[in-house]
Amino acid sequence: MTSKSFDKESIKQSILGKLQRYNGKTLEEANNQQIYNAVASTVRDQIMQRWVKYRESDRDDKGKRLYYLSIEFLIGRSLYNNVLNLCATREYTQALTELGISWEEIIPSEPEPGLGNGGLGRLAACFMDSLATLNLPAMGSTIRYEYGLFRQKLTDGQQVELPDDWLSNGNVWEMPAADESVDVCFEGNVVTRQEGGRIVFSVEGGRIVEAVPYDMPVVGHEADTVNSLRLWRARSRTAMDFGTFSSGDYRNASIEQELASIISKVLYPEDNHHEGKTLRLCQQYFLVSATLQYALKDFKRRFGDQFHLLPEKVVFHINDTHPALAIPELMRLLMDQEGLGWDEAQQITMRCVAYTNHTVMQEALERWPQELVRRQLPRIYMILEEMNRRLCEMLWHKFPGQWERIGRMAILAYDQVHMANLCVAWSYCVNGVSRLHGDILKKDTFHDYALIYPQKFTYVTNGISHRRWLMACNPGLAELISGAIGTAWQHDPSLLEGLLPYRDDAAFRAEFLKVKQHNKENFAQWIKARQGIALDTDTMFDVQVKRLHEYKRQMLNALHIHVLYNRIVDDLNIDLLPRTFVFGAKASPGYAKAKMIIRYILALSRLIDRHPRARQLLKILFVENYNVSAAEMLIPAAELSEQLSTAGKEASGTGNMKFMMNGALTMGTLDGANVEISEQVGMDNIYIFGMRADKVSTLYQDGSYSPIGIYEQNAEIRRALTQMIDGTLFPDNPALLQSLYHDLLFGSWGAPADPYFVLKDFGSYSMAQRRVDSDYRHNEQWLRKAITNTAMSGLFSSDRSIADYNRDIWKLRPIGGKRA
Ligand code: 26Q
Repeated sequence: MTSKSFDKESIKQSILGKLQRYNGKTLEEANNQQIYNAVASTVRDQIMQRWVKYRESDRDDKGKRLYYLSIEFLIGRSLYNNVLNLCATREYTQALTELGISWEEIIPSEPEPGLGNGGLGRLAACFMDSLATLNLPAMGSTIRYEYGLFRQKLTDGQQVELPDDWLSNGNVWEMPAADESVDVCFEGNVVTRQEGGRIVFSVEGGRIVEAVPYDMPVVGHEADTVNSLRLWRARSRTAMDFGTFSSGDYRNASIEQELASIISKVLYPEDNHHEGKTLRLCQQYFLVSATLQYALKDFKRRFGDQFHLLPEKVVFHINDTHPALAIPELMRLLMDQEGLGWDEAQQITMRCVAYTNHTVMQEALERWPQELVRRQLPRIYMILEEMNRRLCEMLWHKFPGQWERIGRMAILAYDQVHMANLCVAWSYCVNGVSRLHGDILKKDTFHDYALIYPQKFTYVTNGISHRRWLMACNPGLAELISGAIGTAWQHDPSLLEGLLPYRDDAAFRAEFLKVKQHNKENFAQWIKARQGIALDTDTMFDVQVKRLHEYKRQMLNALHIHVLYNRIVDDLNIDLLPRTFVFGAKASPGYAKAKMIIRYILALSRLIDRHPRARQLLKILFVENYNVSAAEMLIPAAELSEQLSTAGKEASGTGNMKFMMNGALTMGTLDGANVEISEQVGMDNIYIFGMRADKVSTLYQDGSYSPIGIYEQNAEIRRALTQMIDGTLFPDNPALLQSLYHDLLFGSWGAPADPYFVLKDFGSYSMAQRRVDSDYRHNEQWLRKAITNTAMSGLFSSDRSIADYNRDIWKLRPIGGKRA
């Protein structure tokens, strides 16, 4: 552990000095943005020292390195987390206090890098935190999108998207490394020539885009390791090709520049949905080619051209199929650049790449038109063809005559490139992200492959950084825990179990409640300032925050609230627990149905607010622009966590873990990691409802489900659904939600009615909510359950996930021989 090079006084001096030098201001004259910059660059200076030192010691290290490739890294704000991981919160807090500054004043000045859509991107960020903390040598690699995920405004009862210009004030945490830039080639023609008896391939006339790395340090908690998150930015290599320009070919002279300028322009806002956009394919190849070129250069610096050592020294982890072109790209580099033959390149490549699957939903599985790949990446396409030829030849021996099966397993089939098949066939390991998901991959999604490579498949249950999602975002709870069981849980979160006996301690329960109450008030204040909405903090906070998707069933929650509303309207004496229902969700801009669900929720919210009795008992808050920072405010304040996905559809979920860790109880289906959460806490401390995954899958396959029967039998559902379209919600435009209504009852475009079984699971959900209602009134019982959830959440630390990955998949040696 590096000795601390900071004390309160030098921190203060540094902050004041920076304000003077950068802004020519005194503290009194400076605004929050300027103070933020001064504080952040003080922290950065300290990280830089360690970073330089770490990289120096790492440069000639002969150990294995991990490259974690992900098209998304949803890192959230860095300032407070970096201070926490430097173990300097006490010194910084004191210094700031003495300067008359609070964290709350400056933290919001840091723009949030929205370089991801949701779970997959956030998981990658938590993993970076744990890798550094466990002293494992790793580089995260992604694209430096100029615009992250859109900013969401709620206007006139619907979502409006605004650009997320997160770099407009610069990024304190990044360091450009222009000297490590590489060229990435698109299009062009493959040419062959003979060289010393072998055929050599190259591409001529392609478009070259320069990839410039920007590195962000990733500091481990109380660790010497400072890994890098590398963000690649696309730049045109030459401002203008003057040769082409002077020959009069103005259009072609600027084409290269055009492609370069848009590749790293914007993050695609699609989550669990695949659309075959050319630019997206270019982004994927850009990321992969830049990263692999760098990785091979680094390998050669360490080991020269002993490429047979590559699988011992390097592992490429591909986060879903988005970076799958890493596989043919590695083949290309080994053959075309390093001169290896196919067989040798294949043997090496197959031992260097591991793949995590994050979804079983058909519409999210990536398939690219062959023509598109051939045009954009001709040499890569050629390699894919040969890979496919060899694969199918092998499959033909295993499954003679079984054309259909071979078609399902092929990389190229029906004019498409099947990225998941590419990954499964060529990775040495394929993992799911929860136990249930891992089982579904083997039994279902990749069943054919599991028959021939059973040992390739495994699962690693996701996790979250307990540093960001407990210590940083819920300091009150962290302090209460440490007061009870000491601080060792911060290094080993499984020790949170030591809280279990404190369930019986009335004083501890009272303190636990006090922390929750404080967090609720804190959140209420924050939302009042942002959205002008007042919340009653004496009501239960019931929260569903995640991307908007039909399978996540925000609709089920909304429909239930709608039914409660009608019960209140009908029954003057109703005895109902007052609740604040919080939603937060971005809908992909092109996902019409998801946007309509937002309109439904917002309309319900207005309906309730207008009713004098309903508004005493119910309140719907839709948090605008839900992102990592909003989650950090909201999750510590939550009491009920809604995890309602149709069983079998949510690969894992990670929000569920964050809520649990912060003492919220889960209302959930037996899906993804909810299954493991329920095992951890026991059935008395969770609300499980709805069909199981196997039942869902049979019901879907035999096509026997019809929601009409439920509609006819259940008057409450019938009434709520009718009100969706009779003018109750939209007096000026009653038909607005017509398609939502219609799809639930009758289906559309050949899709079955209610494909995610909202009506089917409604009864069971409603019953479970009644149990919540009654349990919450028994205050002390509820607190016992809440404490149990925090106590049993240690398993879901990403430190455990990373230790699992390392033990089963990567086999990296911790630097300095510590931890992991
Ligand atoms: C693919 C092709 C083209 C355009 C977009 C995409 C795309 C982008 C993002 C496909 C999927 C995603 C994101 C998926 C995701 O976040 N999945 C979630 O991953 C979490 C971490 O493992 C799980 O906990 C969630 O269950 C899973 O839904």
